Amino acid sequence: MSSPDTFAHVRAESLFVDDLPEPAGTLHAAVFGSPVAHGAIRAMDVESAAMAPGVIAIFTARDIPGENQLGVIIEDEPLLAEDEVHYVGQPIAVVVAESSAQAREAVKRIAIDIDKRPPEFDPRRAAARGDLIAPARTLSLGNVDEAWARCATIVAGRVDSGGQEHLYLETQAALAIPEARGRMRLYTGTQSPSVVQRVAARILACPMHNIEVEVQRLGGAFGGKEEQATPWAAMAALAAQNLQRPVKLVLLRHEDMRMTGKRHPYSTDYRLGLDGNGRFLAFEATYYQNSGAAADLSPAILERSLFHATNSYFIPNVQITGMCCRTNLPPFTAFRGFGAPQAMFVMESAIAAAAEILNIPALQLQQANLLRPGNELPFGMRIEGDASRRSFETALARFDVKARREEIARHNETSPYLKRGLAIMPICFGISFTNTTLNQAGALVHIYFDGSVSVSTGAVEMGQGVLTKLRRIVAFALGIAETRVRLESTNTTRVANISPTSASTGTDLNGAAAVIACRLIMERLKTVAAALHDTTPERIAIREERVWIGDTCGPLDWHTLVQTAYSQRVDLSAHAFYATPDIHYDKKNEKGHPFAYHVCGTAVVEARLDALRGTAAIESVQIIHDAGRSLDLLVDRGQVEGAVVQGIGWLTIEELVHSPEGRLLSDSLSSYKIPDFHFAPPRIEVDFLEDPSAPGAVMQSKAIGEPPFMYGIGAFFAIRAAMRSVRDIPCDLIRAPLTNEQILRQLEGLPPAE
Ligand code: LUZ
Ligand code: MOS
Repeated sequence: MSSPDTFAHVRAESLFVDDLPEPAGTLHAAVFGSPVAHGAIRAMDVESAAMAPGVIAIFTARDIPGENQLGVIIEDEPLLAEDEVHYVGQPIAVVVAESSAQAREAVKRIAIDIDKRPPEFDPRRAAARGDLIAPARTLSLGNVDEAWARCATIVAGRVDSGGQEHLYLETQAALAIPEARGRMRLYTGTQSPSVVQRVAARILACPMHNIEVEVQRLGGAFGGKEEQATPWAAMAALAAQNLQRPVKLVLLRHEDMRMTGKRHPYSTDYRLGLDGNGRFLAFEATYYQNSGAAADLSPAILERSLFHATNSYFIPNVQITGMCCRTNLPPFTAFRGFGAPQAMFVMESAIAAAAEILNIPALQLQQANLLRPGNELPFGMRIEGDASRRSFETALARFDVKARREEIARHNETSPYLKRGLAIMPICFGISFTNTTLNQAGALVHIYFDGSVSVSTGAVEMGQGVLTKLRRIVAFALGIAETRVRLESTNTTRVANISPTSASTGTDLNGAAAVIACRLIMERLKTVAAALHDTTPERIAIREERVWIGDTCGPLDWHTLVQTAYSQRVDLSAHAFYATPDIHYDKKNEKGHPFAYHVCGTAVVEARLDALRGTAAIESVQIIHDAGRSLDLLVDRGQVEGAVVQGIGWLTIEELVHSPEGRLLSDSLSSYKIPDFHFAPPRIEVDFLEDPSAPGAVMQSKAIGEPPFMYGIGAFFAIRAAMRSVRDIPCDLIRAPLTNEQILRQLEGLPPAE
């Protein structure tokens, strides 16, 4: 069953923020951003802008009644710059006019005088100067110093990965509507309604109950609206509050690309030691995360990198250090995978380097070191289940890896320019917010007296199908048809203190809360039914919209039962709360059990390379993925396919290009390549692991959003394998994205260019 949104989407009937009917008198805002990457503001002249046609008002930091502060993890980011600017595009002023075109015209008339300071764009140089956003963190297991002496082989090198633009279809947008008695209603496209509510209240100096955040659906997010939908909503609220008129702020695509943060680029030094049998003995890494100009979510993202440093492998001796390095770029932010892809790319690069040096297939090293039940990870958590190994073995067998490797080797020997390459990519991704506090959710369920059901949770629908899954969960919990269940918009007045819909936890957390709410109502309904049938509530069940007494289907249907309960003055509404049990983390000792479970799987990726032109394409991706007991196979398949394509895009074609002054040059779809429908591999095969490993989440399902992104890493190594059939490629510096230009350079014997 597809979601109600599916039909509305294909008929272009779904409304996004910019499509909402505008209340009479709505004004439009545009943002003036810093023209330079670093400097002190000497003076700003807004007079000419204020005189421009249609302009109503211009707001700067001075107009903020509350705290000029966006930061949630660290309070280091003003909504509007005051004395200093730290990246090109940093918001300084908000212009409000009768139309958005007039507002944008006026923005061009703002003149600013900035005393420029030297900008820093390189995370390693920032770290060398000690410019870190938070103290460095180190995780360790065993004793690396002692282990190195026992290693038969040690490989070391540097691995760089680039940023990634989210390119959600709907750009950042907000509509703020002032209402009576100080209330402000905010329509916005955010993954984090309560963060918007909290920050807007802080900016406006009002209690949170004055701010109502309403989210119907997002046109994609991918992490880009976990933290960075907030400023635009806060700016619209600031203007609306001041003018007491509705204000809408919708970014144009190039504004969105220039002003908002992206996936963090990382630069990493590593060392991997192996014994004579190819067993990993020791791993050391130092991650330099390019965090941009403010903290945003960077410390949490770095933490997830550290938790995924060893991917699907057991390494008994590990020492890894990560640093959030401050640079003069827009604050980098959450993006599907949240730091794990960057770290897992390093691990796979280290394995590739070791395999290349030992002249053995990488899959041999991967296979020899896969996680087994009971293995300890560097942060103290032990692995349950054997999905890593089972998915790996199943993939090798089902996708005929041995025979294909031989066939590819034969092909490459006889084909001078058209080469093929194969890579295996296992993944193991921890599910739960690494910040334990965030692993909570509320749900509000109403049953109306006609038997129809209304469900509100904190989950935000962004195309991932969370409402489809929640509807199924609720229908199952109540024993009724899905058509009776309506999932409401996400609204901070119905569910409070909402955690972001992110970390792949939307269904796990909100689904669990919804189940508890349904159970509360079910207990009451069973008591009513039991009295009617002269039995005990324990013997009553509701299935297929009928009341069952033991194994007998009774005369009562759902509708009658609900009406009877209502007439007996029984509460047909429930609010419930869920907090993931048994998770904890001790940051001082860097040990704990931060994840409810891991999601594992294995991909087999095949690439084709035209060595003359330097062009590569991914022919096929074949996957064995542990989705638990899927709540919706179609939704899960869609998530896997989309994630894989997005992951391949990150490592092969998506390239952020900045001018030497720190201005984003790749700010449109003509200069930034994204993986579109035509780019997608012609063959993506997704098989779900039979007999999924426990534990799972709601109804033994598993989180699906992020883990499959990292299958895309296999594309890099499949192309690299094809390149290596042309010539040796040095492994001391491995750099993504592997664009056509980089392929050609390396086939010419040059190192990858910065
Ligand atoms: N957001 C967050 C996330 O705040 N904490 C996390 O651990 C996380 N993981 C993945 C994606 N978003
Ligand atoms: Mo996210 S990267 O908002 O799950």
